[in-house]
Amino acid sequence: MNFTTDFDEFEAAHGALEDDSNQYLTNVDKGLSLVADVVSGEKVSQSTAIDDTIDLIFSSCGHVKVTDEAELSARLKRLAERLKTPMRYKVLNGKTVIGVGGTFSAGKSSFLNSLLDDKTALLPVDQNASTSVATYIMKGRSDIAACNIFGREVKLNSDALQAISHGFLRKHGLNLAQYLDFIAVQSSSLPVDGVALLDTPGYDNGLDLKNLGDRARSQRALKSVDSLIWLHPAMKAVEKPHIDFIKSLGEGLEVILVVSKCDEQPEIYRASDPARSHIVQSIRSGFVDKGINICGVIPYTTQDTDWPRGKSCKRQVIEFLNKSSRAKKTVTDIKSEIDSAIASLRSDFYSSLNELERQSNKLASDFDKAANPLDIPSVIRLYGVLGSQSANIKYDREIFENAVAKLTRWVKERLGD
Ligand SMILES: Nc1nc2c(ncn2[C@@H]2O[C@H](COP(=O)(O)OP(=O)(O)OP(=O)(O)O)[C@@H](O)[C@H]2O)c(=O)[nH]1
Ligand SMILES: [Mg+2]
Repeated sequence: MNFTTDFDEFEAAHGALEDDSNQYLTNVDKGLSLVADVVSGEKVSQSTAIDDTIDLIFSSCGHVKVTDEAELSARLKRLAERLKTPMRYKVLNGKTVIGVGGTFSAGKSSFLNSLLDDKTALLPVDQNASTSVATYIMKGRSDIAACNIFGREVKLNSDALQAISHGFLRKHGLNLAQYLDFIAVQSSSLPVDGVALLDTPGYDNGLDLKNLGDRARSQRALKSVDSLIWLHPAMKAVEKPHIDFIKSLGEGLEVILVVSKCDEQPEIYRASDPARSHIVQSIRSGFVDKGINICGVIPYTTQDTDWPRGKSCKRQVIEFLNKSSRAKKTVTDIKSEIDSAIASLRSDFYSSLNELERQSNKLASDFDKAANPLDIPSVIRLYGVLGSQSANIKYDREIFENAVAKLTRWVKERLGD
């Protein structure tokens, strides 16, 4: 892998990043010791195959009419995602996970920093591409830990958190993000309990850099969230790639639209009711008309979180987070949600089989009653078709039950239950 090439492409596209006070960025030895810390350790978990098992469960339902199949499959994968890495389910246990997504530089990290009671910026922010690792923020006693790609927990300090950004690539020519799965930050200054807010890299930060893979990183992290806060800058139009990206995260995902950087758009900033202003409404329609499930719109600026007067954008977000925290999931909830998704699929199998049986019985009685001997061959043919359909479903059910047993075993192993 050629770091220099990535670095040159990156710099050409985004210009120089600067942070003269961070020891991990200014001092090469310190930078390298951070890399050494981050990559150390044995492999803890390996769970990639579980998505294949979930796919097998759904493909075995090919002859069965499944209610809300796409939604159910996305939900199962979302739940399994939580259990994939021991550290992930440890930190997310009992939390509603709310993703924060959007284009590069939409203001995602600044938005999250602005929600904190303390004015010290926690997450790295830059006018150039900044966030490089999916980062959960939640209320708790100050603690920062990263989970590396081997599933191992690595403790970090706040300077290291700031340094693990695309700025590290700029300074040292090495993409640290490739060794990290996610970072978990506990901060006492987050004003809401019971939620984990997930900061993600801008999925479209200008270049398809093989070693950065920000799109895949964002997508993977956001596929496991319970709902999504989507940041859309007030000055930008809604485009097809935004819609496609949100849709790729799973059917029916609830989205809160935060129109960011409203201070840069006078028509919104000076409106008496910014949420009803023409621009905000047309941004909203841009998403709703293309089938995105927008369940709230909040015009926002990090420059003045008390704006608009009497309706503070920050307070509106906190109210939404408080409401969401009531839907928090414990590990037991996750297990029972997985069980209920499986139960719903199993019941679809049984109703399909029952329906075929009912039709076969009716045909058998029609056969007995057939007044016209010419009808008999077609009744026999139909009986045969129903019989082979039922045999197919019974065969699929074997595959289904085997895959379900594998998933159930995997969930049990994860939860130690
Ligand atoms: N005027 C104005 N600038 C903002 C606002 N929010 C963020 N910015 C600026 O926008 C730039 C990008 O902010 P970030 O928070 O790093 O954006 P991001 O979406 O996290 O960016 P990536 O992590 O690179 O995808 C920075 O220069 C911020 O200072 C806002 O409400 N108003
Ligand atoms: Mg960011």
